[in-house]
Amino acid sequence: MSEAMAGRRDFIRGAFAAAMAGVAAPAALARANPVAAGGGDPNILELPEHSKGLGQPVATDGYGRPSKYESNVQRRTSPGLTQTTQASVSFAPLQSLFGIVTPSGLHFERHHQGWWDIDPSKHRLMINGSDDKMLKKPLVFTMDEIMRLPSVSRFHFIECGANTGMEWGNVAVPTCQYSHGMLSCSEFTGVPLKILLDMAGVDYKRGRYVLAEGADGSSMTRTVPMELIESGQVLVAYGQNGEMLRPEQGYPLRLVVPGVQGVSWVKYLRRIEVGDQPYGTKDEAIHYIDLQPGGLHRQYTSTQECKSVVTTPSGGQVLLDKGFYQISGLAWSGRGKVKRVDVSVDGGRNWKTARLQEPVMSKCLTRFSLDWVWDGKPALLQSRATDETNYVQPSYRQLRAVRGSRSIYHNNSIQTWLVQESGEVKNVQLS
Ligand SMILES: Nc1nc2c(c(=O)[nH]1)N[C@H]1C(S)=C(S)[C@@H](COP(=O)(O)O)O[C@H]1N2
Ligand SMILES: [Mo]
Repeated sequence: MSEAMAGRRDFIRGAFAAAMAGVAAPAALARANPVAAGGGDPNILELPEHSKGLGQPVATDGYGRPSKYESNVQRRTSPGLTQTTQASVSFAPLQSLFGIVTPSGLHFERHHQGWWDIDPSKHRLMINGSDDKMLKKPLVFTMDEIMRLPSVSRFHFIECGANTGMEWGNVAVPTCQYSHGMLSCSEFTGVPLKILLDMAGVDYKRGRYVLAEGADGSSMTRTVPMELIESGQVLVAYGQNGEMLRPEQGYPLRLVVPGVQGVSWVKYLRRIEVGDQPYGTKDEAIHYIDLQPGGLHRQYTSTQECKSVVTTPSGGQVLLDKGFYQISGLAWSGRGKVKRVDVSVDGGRNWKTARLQEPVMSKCLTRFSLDWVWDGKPALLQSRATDETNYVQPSYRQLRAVRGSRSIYHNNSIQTWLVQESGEVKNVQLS
């Protein structure tokens, strides 16, 4: 063996040892050791095949895919949750994601009647009034016409109003994918709806609401108040994370209603009607409303209140050893920016303020983190977010006092993960 080679091997062995001697690697994720040498003499590290041979050619299928070692990172459905696979939901794997953007292929899905891949050359968006004085000129846009108009790109979260709904009944689903995964965040590109309404000559004194309608079989319809549209925030979007929307997300056109529950983000958007009062359609009269303790319903609660969740360590993960971990999670508010996140490792007795990772954007996910040394004893991890309006995320006790215990929607309570002595992390509910 030449001197140079021996030196190189020592270097690799040294680097390997240094890497392993550092703080417990992201052991919470219980990943396979990616650098392990093959069998034989443990003191001799063979150069792996990928350091010696020729790699794969470029662009095998023209559209890149994740590593095969990441094949367990998937959207997942909850067996038994819905009776059909069309009127159903798949959850985003929040525990496996970094930063704030949800990769488009992992965006949660909620369809009331299945998804479609609609031909954009045939798709139309109509703008009309509820009577013939509501706007000057009804319009029908092709996709080409919409995509010529001035566009904006903005990062926003979308959360289904039913996210965390199962936890009302203390079901305690195993992972944060199932407890909080009806949540995703993308950079959306589109035209402010206000521009289209201006082109149609809307009478904004009378036209105080719009009805948005989808082109799928569910005829999804939702009322959106005009103030939101006048603020320029509501987009008629065709872009998601730099490319066209995915079919599951409403290709070729969807409404983006920042801060408002997912159901209002009408997919396959085909029509906007301007009217002078809320429409009270089936999707808003009986769905996505809140049961109150006395049996009454609270309607039109569409803004997603401030909420957060620790995604690592979280339910289903395993801490392999005592020592250093970074507690990390997501916080968001439908009312604006997240101002602060506090984290507790003792079930809410003591709190420490977490770091917020830049950028912190309005009506967008914010990544937070806190350094933690696990002493090997049981720990109760919680996060509590505060938004720029000073609204503080409630405990289950506080939320149930106003909403009872049989609600379905809009559960923004503080989540608790129990780290057991074995290192296994479990979903528990503290009142
Ligand atoms: N046309 C149409 N739009 C729709 C729906 C639908 O079934 N059809 N589902 C709504 C609901 S309830 C939610 S939570 C979001 C989900 O969006 P996503 O599938 O892109 O995550 O879309 C909303 N828009
Ligand atoms: Mo939803």
